[in-house]
Amino acid sequence: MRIAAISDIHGNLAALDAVLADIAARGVDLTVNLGDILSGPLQPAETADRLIALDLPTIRGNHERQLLTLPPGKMGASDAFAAQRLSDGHRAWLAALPIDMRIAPDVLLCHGTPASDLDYYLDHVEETGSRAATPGEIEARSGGETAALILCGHTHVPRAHIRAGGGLIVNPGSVGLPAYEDDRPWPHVMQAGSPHARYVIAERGVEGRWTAELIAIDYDWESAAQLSEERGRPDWAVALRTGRMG
Ligand SMILES: [Mn+2]
Repeated sequence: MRIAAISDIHGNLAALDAVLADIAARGVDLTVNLGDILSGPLQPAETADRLIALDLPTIRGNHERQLLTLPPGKMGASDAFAAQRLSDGHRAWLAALPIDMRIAPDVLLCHGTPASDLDYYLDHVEETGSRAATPGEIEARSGGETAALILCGHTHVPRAHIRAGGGLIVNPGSVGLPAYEDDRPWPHVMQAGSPHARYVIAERGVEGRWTAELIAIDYDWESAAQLSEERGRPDWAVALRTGRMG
């Protein structure tokens, strides 16, 4: 079984289309979407239209929850931009998305961790910034979940981790936004380090062990950066052009 996992598209339709074309060329049995789908200054409505038509197994991220539940005055700029452009049909699609999903008995999809759409799974934030999480931190966040393959997103940094029992946890990184900064629980930067669109292909090999190919592909990030500048988001433009926050 070959599964492509895409996550954190954030309304970047050009990056999404490049990733979907790459997946089609490589061939998989199933493509799944791990959430944070539309928020940002690019093309939220067009991205929703594309994905609704594809009908992929999809879970919601924290940004879908925020889009649907926060009053406009409490939203960040990325959620507010998307919220203004979504139709009732788009909102109904988001509202029906589950928090997590088991696509096979031993394959779990979650946005952050099995218990949270906001906590980081394979990364850790402390007062001095972000770093890779330790195996102990990862186990504490797993909450007893024993799926052989756990696909998570949210941090925009691609990582794969093998648990002591042999299970694989993979974060594909972000399709549409390779870097951002946040202040929860401490100010920190998350950055993939290059502007490529990212996703993962996980494959169950001999003896049932899952492997992961973390993939980074070219797309027209300059046009996406210019669009974000036109819409008053120079922070996005830097992230899209470089995969860094400056
Ligand atoms: Mn995200």
